[in-house]
Amino acid sequence: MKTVLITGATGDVGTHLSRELAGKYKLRLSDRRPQTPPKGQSFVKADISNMSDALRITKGVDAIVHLGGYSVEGPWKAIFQANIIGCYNVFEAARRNGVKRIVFPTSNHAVGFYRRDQTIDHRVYIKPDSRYGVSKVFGDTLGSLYADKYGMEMFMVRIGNVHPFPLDKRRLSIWISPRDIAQLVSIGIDHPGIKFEIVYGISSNKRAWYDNSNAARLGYRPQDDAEAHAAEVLAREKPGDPVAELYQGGIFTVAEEVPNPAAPKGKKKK
Ligand code: 15L
Repeated sequence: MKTVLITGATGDVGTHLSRELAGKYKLRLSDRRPQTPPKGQSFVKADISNMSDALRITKGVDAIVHLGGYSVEGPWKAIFQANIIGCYNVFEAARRNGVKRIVFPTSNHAVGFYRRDQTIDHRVYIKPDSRYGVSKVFGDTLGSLYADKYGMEMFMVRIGNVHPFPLDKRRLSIWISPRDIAQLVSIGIDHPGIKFEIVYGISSNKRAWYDNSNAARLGYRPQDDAEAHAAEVLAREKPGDPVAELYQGGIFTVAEEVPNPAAPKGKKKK
């Protein structure tokens, strides 16, 4: 059984993935926030903005699912620390520890300034919609460098929104169910011969804005479709910002800073 490190394991996506992948891999969960791991899994507290922590957690694993980071639009300082320095540390620590395979959940916000009347595939030029989107593009390009220069195997998943059900009209296009993201991440861990691939992390949504044929080529067969929830979602939808509604990235395209609900609460530094 492969040993797989999941960084950012206590976040929403990490929690879904560690539940869905339990039993399939030997999971080493890691986060800044302490957690009591589910039975049969191990937990290592670490801050990936420190290289020494990144080296410690990546030692001896077969693959890494690097979820750790700042997960919404927010202050540049926080994004820089978590998603630029943290991402560099994890990829570089993996290289130094001889771990070849990394699954990097990047984001729909790397291409969020494409319009909703466009269908895009994995080959389009990037169009980040936020500082957060730019930080995800950084991870994509660092992955590309490490694949070409060091022969590492990089699987980039441009995730829409992972949730048990689609939350609003926009998410009817980009939603991915927990079991579908688990299937896609497993392809990223196990598919032989990966060099550098970009796929979209969405279910088989009728209203998708993405041509996800690259994921299908690699064997992805999503089981869910957001359309099953459409009537309910649309009935409760309220009109949003008209500019944000033009673009796939939604509110991130107009937001200056969106507070991260997952950020530790405390006194603001003066
Ligand atoms: C993301 O990339 C975020 O990590 C997540 O919190 C959601 O905002 C999601 O995109 C989305 O666009 O719904």
